[in-house]
Amino acid sequence: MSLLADKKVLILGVANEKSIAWGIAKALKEHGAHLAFTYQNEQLQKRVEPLANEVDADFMVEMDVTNDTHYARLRDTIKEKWGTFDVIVHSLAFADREDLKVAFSQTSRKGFAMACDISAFSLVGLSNYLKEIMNPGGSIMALTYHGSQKVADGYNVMGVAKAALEASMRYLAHDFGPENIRVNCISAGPIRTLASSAIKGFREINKVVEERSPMKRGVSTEDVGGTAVYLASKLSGSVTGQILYVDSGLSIMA
Ligand code: 0WD
Repeated sequence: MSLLADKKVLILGVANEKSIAWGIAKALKEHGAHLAFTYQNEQLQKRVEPLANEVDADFMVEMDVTNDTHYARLRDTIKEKWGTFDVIVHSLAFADREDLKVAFSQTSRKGFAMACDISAFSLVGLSNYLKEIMNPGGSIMALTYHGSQKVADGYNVMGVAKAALEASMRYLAHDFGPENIRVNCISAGPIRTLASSAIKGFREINKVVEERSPMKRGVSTEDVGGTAVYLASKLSGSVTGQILYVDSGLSIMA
């Protein structure tokens, strides 16, 4: 039997075929998972729909994580379609491009709040609303970046938002552990996507991975997908509250 044959997985954060969430979706599907996708708005729906069809998704739901009413609606839709489910893949983040262009010290109050709201609080809100319909043995995973732990030039407010995301992940792991629901982060190395194109000097960051990482190569969405399969499955049954690095080892270098 396939590793994820009986697993129902909700995936948030597919924007196009370059999205990390799409690499994860394909890997999970390959191992037999049933998938559902969220899209941020109608404009993105058009781009996500053909991808969802490609992997025979069970359904799609609009979900803008800044909209309070969308959380309950998402829960009700999942309840109606699936009853209960097993895995949440949180692969979304946002920071105002203006705040990524200036020095970190010049981050606006509004931009700071928005980056943390969309990129970190969303994990808390989703977990809170959806946990009651998650099966024991369930797994929640969120995508993060090492700019949360070390200063990455140009990552700025996003680094602070990722630090909040990672700390939230640990507190959620503590809350949900007794019910056998695990919460972890995957810290991916740089991958060219819509979101990363907003980071100043991204091309250079990518070069650094190829030159300085132990494996001397960048990472792909397939690499991240493999780790997502592990976290979604019972193979990672006692792993919670952790950050798993998929970065060709770059984060171990001084
Ligand atoms: O190098 C990279 N690309 C890395 C990305 C390295 C390490 C981590 N990550 C993280 C990102 O920070 C993010 O958490 O991986 C996650 C996915 O990022 P991605 O695959 O690079 O980005 P992308 O394909 O752009 O998808 C992110 C999507 C948004 O797309 P755009 O680019 O249109 O903003 O997040 C979604 C949206 O679809 N999103 C939202 N979804 C619901 N509500 C919202 C929102 N308010 N805002 C953004």
